[in-house]
Amino acid sequence: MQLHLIQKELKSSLSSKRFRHTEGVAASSRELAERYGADPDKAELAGWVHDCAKEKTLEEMQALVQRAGFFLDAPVLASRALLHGPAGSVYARLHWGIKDPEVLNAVFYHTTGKPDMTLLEKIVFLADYIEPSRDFPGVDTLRARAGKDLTEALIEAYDSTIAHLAWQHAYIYELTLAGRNALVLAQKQRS
Ligand code: DGI
Ligand code: FE
Ligand code: FE
Repeated sequence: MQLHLIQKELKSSLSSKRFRHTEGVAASSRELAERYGADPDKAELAGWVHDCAKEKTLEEMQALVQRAGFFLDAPVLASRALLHGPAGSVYARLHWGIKDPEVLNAVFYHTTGKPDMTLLEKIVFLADYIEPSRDFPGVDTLRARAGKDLTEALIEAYDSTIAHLAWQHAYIYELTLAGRNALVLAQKQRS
């Protein structure tokens, strides 16, 4: 499937706000890939499709991951916020024929993160936070950091989500905490 057809479908199916965010993630992913030496085309493609399932119902997301035979943790299966990455990776493969596992995994893990992410996974995870239409307290410092130190920026991104969820007394997925802690340990070993 050609990129312009994917873009056309996303433009007609997503809300205008979500489409603007998607364009931003595609551009920021490409930029980060150029900066850190990942494949810019793969990064941009993953950015374009990363939220393709975001506006689907929980039932639609569950049907997608079931079709793929994924075994997912119960809290992930029960949450649109946590399930749209895995569901999006299935949609991208079945509907658009995207087969590249690197791209599909970057979509799969873009919300939760995890320990030992590939460079491409890290880039899409971070681009999701820093794309131009994102506006939350601290986003400008995070953007500046993203251009300087990938690991530090990733830790800051994890911590902003984790702190936000903790303040709401919300459930925090173990893989997110583990992904954050692994980077903190790696960072300590570096200094
Ligand atoms: O899809 P986006 O809005 O662009 O961004 P995203 O894929 O990072 O989803 C963010 C939402 O997921 C945000 O509202 C926080 C929520 N979320 C809920 N539980 C968790 C979580 N995010 C992480 N990383 N870990 C969780 O346990
Ligand atoms: Fe998302
Ligand atoms: Fe997103």
